[in-house]
Amino acid sequence: MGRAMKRYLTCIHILFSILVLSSCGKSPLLNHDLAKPKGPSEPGAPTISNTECPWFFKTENLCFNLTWTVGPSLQQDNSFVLKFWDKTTGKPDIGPFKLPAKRLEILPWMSMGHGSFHDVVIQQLEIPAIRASEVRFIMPGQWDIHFKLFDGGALVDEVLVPIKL
Ligand SMILES: [Cu+2]
Repeated sequence: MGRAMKRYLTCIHILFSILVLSSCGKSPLLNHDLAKPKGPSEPGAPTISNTECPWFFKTENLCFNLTWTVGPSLQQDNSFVLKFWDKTTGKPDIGPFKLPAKRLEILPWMSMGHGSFHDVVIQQLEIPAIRASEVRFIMPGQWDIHFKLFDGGALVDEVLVPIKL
């Protein structure tokens, strides 16, 4: 499919979503389960996550967990904190915590092929940890938060954290 066609379809898709969202005040799409979004570890979720190493960058032998500090929900700026530890020598909650050696990018992406048209803000905390803020989900449905590690310009590792809104 050509780029123009893709862009056209994305526009149609978003227009349709806006219509669905605005046409009925009590839309089931909006009201259902928004207060308690489904986490990745729920039964039936496509990705396996465990408490010892919820998410894993294999190129750095690095586990990480994700704790929402705002949200997640639609139509607001959500944020979360990431803590990383070595899979062999570290433990969740105890650490020692460290940061990925490579450059991290965070991209919320919808299953049907578009993002949020807004960059996630990444901030390094002293713990050490990373705070991601201005995380936006512009419509209900299945999203993946892509965590990408770059070595120079090359993508070398990627973890997808699914989230349904
Ligand atoms: Cu969409």
